[in-house]
Amino acid sequence: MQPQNLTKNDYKGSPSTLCTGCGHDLISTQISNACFQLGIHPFEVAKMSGIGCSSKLPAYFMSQSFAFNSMHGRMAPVTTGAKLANPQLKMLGISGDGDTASIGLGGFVHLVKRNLPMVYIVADNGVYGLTKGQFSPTADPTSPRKNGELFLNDTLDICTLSLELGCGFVARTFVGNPTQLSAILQKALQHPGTAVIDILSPCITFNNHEGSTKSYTYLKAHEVPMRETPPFADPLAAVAEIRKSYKNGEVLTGIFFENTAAKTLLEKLPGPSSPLALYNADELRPSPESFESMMAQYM
Ligand SMILES: Cc1ncc(C[n+]2csc(CCOP(=O)(O)OP(=O)(O)O)c2C)c(N)n1
Ligand code: SF4
Ligand SMILES: [Mg+2]
Repeated sequence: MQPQNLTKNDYKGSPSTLCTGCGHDLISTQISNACFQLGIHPFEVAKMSGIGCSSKLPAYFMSQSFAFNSMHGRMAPVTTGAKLANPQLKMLGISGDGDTASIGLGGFVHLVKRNLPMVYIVADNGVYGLTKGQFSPTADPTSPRKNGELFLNDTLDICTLSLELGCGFVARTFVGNPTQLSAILQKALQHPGTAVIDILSPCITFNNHEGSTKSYTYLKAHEVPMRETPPFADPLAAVAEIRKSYKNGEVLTGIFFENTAAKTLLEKLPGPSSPLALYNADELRPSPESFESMMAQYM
């Protein structure tokens, strides 16, 4: 159901400035399509990001939505604050594998544990694209850089980490599988709590060469979409299956786990349901009596 008088044009953004063929551009196209299909009004959405090529995506879709391009690795705490200040906004976070799994990992872990209502997208290319292709933690030890250098650590898997943290919606998809990407985005946009989607999105400039496990060619050849979604009733069974399939050289995709029953942060920490910006100063400021009574609790 589309919002009245809105057309697909209302879901467009500025022209992309990313490298031609960058996987990230396929993500912004699918997000605007999914929001249009679900009848989500651009004014309802806050597009949140950190820093990186991936974090530039909010500029390229839904120009009429709210947006905040924060600091590197700080999308999680900024989004938490924004959602508490305006619980009516639909939070759509777009981050990178470096932004989330390196500098932003602590914030990501706490956001997932709190079950903040939001869609959390990691546009995952295994490298820091914006700063010229250094390894990110989601790189594979078997996948050399263009100069032949190998990653010295084991990979950090955003999906198994999210499952172990108790996330209520965990999925992986690939920009080369637009049908699955679109279906997963639409499901995630309707999930009540944190929905984490690891989107494999090749960096055409720094990580698309032969031997890379994040290239279009490799991912097309090794992606194994699950037929049933979500197939696992137990998140740890999903973790085991993802690890087994990784060891076999497969890239398992689909919705690994879904649980809509877990309490969200807004249910655990009830606050005003209207945006703070709509309250006047008197309503926001505690009365002298309530302030004194609050202070008395700390005596
Ligand atoms: C505090 C801070 N540290 C480092 C940087 C430099 N920096 C900018 S983007 C980036 C990594 C981006 O990688 P990723 O999040 O994977 O996004 P991609 O460009 O690959 O989409 C880094 C290290 C920064 N901007 N700020
Ligand atoms: S450097 Fe890589 S991630 Fe950045 S815009 Fe170019 S292809 Fe995309
Ligand atoms: Mg990256």
